[in-house]
Amino acid sequence: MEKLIGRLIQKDRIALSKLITMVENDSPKSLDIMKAIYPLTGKAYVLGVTGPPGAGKSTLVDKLIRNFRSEDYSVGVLCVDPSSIFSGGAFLGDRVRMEWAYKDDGVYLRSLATRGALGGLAPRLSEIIKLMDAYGEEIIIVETVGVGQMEADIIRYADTKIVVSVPGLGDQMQALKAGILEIADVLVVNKADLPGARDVVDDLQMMLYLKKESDWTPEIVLTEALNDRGISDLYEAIHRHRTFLCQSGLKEQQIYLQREHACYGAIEEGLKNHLHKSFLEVDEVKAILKRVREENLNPYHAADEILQLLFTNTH
Ligand SMILES: Nc1nc2c(ncn2[C@@H]2O[C@H](COP(=O)(O)OP(=O)(O)OP(=O)(O)O)[C@@H](O)[C@H]2O)c(=O)[nH]1
Ligand SMILES: [Mg+2]
Repeated sequence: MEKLIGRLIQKDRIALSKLITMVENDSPKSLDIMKAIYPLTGKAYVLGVTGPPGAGKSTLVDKLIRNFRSEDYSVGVLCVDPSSIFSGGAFLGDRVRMEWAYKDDGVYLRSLATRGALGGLAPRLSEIIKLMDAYGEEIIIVETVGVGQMEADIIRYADTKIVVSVPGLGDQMQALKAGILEIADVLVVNKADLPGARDVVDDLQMMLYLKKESDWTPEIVLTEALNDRGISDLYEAIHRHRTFLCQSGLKEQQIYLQREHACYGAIEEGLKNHLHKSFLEVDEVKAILKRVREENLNPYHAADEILQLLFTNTH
């Protein structure tokens, strides 16, 4: 592990990929990896891009990467694909589309599957972002499909959150709007070449009108990702939001929260590990569990008893 981290610092991509896989798979070394790389983090700017399937997110991301690269930023892209455990198809499509990016040393692309057999858990995104940050990516873009709670959770880690909508969403638009209110900093209406794009803008504008007053009003940007139109407007909107975050002090607050969050997460992990160990080691716990299994001792009462035992043991 030390060797891999040494190589990560030397900007070795294979080391980055290996460390991401270890953290993604909840390797027992994850916490040690995080301890070691933490001092190298805190420099990257994170963009989150979410929206319904097929909205053109990857096409937009592709164009954004080109803009960032033209200014010489190094860019890391994480594609969170809840369906990739089943098909992986979307990412393969992106691979073909973004072939140029695979050949560019300044771009690192990676897809992440959601954890859990049925894809129920968000990936270890904050840790993986930190790894890319430690590696030296200046811009990290996270693409995730959908507009549900999990997607909101996923792009919670982003500094600037971009929600993409398109004309013709019908009922999905309502769900999208509910999600948007919570998270969007920039609203993109993509596929502006299709009929109905203006209606979507009006709809979003109305929604923002009803939104409660806040320091930042999400900007609405019309794009045609496919035809490379509106991308510079989007690029500028992102920069304006970034400037706002820094100048308003919100960026600093986000950093404070993320630090605390990382600590909570590590405590939770530590407690879980500790519990598992205790389960195997403490005879009284084993005895209670045996009664739960074989004598149908009320498992909820038993849990109380076990917790009491474990915590009195640790003090
Ligand atoms: N007409 C039109 N089509 C577009 C535009 N942008 C993207 N598309 C097309 O929309 C389709 C989906 O684009 P993607 O970029 O893969 O969309 P996505 O949101 O990343 O899709 P998933 O990751 O599968 O959810 C592709 O066929 C694109 O060529 C646009 O501005 N106008
Ligand atoms: Mg995509």
